[in-house]
Amino acid sequence: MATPLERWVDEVARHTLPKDVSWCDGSEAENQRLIHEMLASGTLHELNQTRHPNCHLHRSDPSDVARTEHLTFICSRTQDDAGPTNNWMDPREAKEKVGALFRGAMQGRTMYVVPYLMGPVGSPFSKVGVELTDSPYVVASMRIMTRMGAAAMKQLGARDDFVKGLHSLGDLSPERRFILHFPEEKLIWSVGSGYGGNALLGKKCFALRIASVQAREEGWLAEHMLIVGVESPEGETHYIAAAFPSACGKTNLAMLVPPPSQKGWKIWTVGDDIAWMRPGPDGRLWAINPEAGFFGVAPGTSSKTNPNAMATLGKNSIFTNVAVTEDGCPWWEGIDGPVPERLTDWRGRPWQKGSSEKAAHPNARFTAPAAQCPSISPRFDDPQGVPISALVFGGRRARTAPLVLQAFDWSHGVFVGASVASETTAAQSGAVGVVRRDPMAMLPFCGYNMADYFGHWLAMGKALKRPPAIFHVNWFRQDAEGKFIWPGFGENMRVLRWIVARATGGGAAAEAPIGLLPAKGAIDTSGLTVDGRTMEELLSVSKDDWRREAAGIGEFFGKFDGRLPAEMERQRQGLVKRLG
Ligand code: OXD
Ligand code: MN
Repeated sequence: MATPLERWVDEVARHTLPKDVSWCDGSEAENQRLIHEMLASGTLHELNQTRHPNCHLHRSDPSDVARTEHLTFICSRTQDDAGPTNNWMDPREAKEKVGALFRGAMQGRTMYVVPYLMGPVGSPFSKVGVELTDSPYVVASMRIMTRMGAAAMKQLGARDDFVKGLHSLGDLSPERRFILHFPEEKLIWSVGSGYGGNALLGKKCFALRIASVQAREEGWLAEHMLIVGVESPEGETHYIAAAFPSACGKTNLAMLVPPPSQKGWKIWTVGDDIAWMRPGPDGRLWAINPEAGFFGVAPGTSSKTNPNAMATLGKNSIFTNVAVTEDGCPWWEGIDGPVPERLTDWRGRPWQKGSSEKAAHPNARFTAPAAQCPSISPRFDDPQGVPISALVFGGRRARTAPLVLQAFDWSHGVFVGASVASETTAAQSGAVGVVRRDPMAMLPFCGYNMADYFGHWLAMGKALKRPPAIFHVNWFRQDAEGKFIWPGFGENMRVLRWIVARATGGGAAAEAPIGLLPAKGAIDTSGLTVDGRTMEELLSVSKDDWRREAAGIGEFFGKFDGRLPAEMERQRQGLVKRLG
């Protein structure tokens, strides 16, 4: 008797017509065979194997270089279930329209069956996904990003509780590119893209969009959060999970190296992008990182900004759309050392120093095994996960948001998370300083109506006897001249220390209308050039700015009509009242 998986593979093969079907076991031999085939076909290019052992370069189609949110849909039965922040397509229409694009789409190609586990092997919180794909680059990337192959098959057995993901490169045309999620069926369909979050279906599609729906059904949280352990000089470790919109330094924070002034403090990396968190029998919130690798943005990464990332990506990594030096090493803007005179750019064209074009694509990526990270937590593979003491939200705000604040309680914390916003920077086209709401940094990743998502967060607080404390940080405060006034990077350790102190019953705080702020002197500034006045500015709260903020939040909440939990508007009114 065929298993549910075998039946599905058969059905898809009859529709997509691949030349053959290859079941992946995740072994090293299989990986090397795929790499050799990709080198021969030009899908991969060899890099300097002495300096970067087992590292390879992939150049994507120039029209396929990032996640495409406008082509990403939630295909729930009703549009209301997807909510006003998601694109929605009727599931029947989606099956018809995009099913036609899959018809015969794999002709002449191999269809790979990629079973993968999201979460540590043997964890009761891990979940199985299977991706059917005609891209060997996706297979090799999934092998880095997940526990792929035999371990997943073992966990699955003959059961049918796995998330189905069907992926085809199609013809790579943006006109025929769709990333569809069927939350009721726990099914993903992606066609027309070979890139990152569009094609590595375990990441954003499963571990956030589909998992957020499963989490609501099953009573847990699937979040766009990094997880770190903060170890004190006394050897006590507390875990923090933190959500930030893109371009806020999430990977850097996940791998933070404390500066010499923070002697004895250590940061342990559990995850850099996604956290699955559930209430434990002890009433605390426990988190696993469902991923096994990092899919990090390369430009800007250097030994200065993120030495742990640089060490992680030194071997066994795939680079996508980076430039290459004359001696075959990956290169990007912001990497260590002087800019070389000549490079090959991300499209494979000759590039000369001084060119007006970037050599690496701004969204060039490294795909690297998490286990290679020097700061990887000894509990990275712990089947039980780690207990979370503090949840942190953050955004990029030139003004308004102080360096750090603590929410009064869980419900206020949910309101703080729902109000997360980030400002556009000068690096982006369009107006600078435009505030974009990105609740819990989940705007592009929540698989259902965000009003219900806020309701689920509120309910989770009730399910936790010992809920984590909730905080908001802003590393990006500027002075009147537009200069950043907080040094950021490793110095953020000082803020994490206050957060851990507060979460564990210590640390001094003063009450403000927007939350609890560090009391004067509660954040260690020894050895910093940040003086008392700057610290005051970093923690200042302008009532006018916050009245505008409350109005902006109200406008955002207005999108949800009658579906928003009353508690959210009650929290907003509370803020308005405290502002006077
Ligand atoms: C990512 C993202 O790639 O959030 O992690 O876009
Ligand atoms: Mn992310």
